[in-house]
Amino acid sequence: MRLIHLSDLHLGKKLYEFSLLEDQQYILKKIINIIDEERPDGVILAGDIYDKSVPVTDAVGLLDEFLSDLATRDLQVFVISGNHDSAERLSFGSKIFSQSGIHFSPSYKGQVSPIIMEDEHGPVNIYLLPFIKPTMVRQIFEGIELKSYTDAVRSAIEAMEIDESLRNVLVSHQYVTPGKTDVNVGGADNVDVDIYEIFDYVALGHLHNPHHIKEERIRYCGTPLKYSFSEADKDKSVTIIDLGPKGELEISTVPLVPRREMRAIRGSYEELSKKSFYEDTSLRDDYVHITLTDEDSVLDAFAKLRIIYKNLMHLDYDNTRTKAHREVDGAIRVDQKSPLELFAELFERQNNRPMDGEEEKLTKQMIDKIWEGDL
Ligand SMILES: [Mn+2]
Repeated sequence: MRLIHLSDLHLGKKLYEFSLLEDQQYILKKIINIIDEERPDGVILAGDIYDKSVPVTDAVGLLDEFLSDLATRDLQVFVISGNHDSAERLSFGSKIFSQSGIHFSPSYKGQVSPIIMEDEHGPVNIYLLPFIKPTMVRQIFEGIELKSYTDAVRSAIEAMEIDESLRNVLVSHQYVTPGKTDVNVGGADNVDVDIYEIFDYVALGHLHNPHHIKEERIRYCGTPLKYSFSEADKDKSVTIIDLGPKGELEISTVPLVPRREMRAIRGSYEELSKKSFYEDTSLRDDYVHITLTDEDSVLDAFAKLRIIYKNLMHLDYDNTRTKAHREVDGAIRVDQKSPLELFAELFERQNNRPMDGEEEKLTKQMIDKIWEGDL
């Protein structure tokens, strides 16, 4: 059985006030082409279908188009809601859709009945678990203490009463981290990967970089497009899973090439406005983030550079002044701090003391492990 795993479409997303709708429409067409070539039995959309819980109408139209395209093909579609989606809105009309082979997770009420697919090796149970938080499931699992996201998802999985002799696939949208963490991180939303081990494949959504957690079969497929300049150097892909008999699976990827690349460039105003810098590249068309290294601000730099770089999204400076400004006090912007710095601040506020060497080392290891993808 062949499945295609997608997630985090974030339809309707804007970046620096640029609508990415045309880019999204373009990449969904590419995905349809890949589907026609690879002929999967099922297509998984692992949450964050929309960027907003109340999506703009163009985004709704785009999903409609995509699902209609899929519905005309001989395959099943599995959709769950992510933290950006409204579970109720997304699952509107789900009973009618399921007759066309498009299955939405209903908003979570404590029960997940699998959708059963069949191939020459027998049945495959597909479990659709929408994004859940401890507060959402506390009323459901009365008498069980749910302190963390791990507890919440564990309870949800236990309630599924999985038949381990069969092949089971879970679709889930959570922030999954490797191994047990014994640091008490207040308010952390991470889910321990170990609770997913019962499944033959776990199609994850939420993190934007394609990667697996601990086991190959517990996997984030990543976004179909780059949604941040921090991803400028990362490649996007579609993940394909071939399930063999119980215990056997193969995973491969097909690269996705966007309509426009996203590039972060830096240099002086003079360098970046030289024809020789941009003329042999697609930079004039790409989505560009420029960091100017000039010591003095250039008058109207944004407007002027936008004449060259038509899709200039953002411009900032990196010079003696901005560096000094950053070092002075807490004036530094949150998104310019490293995760470790941010965590150290939180730790100090909660515990009234800074982290000691051992704690800092452990935190750094955890961050290194988990910070491959953007949240
Ligand atoms: Mn998410």
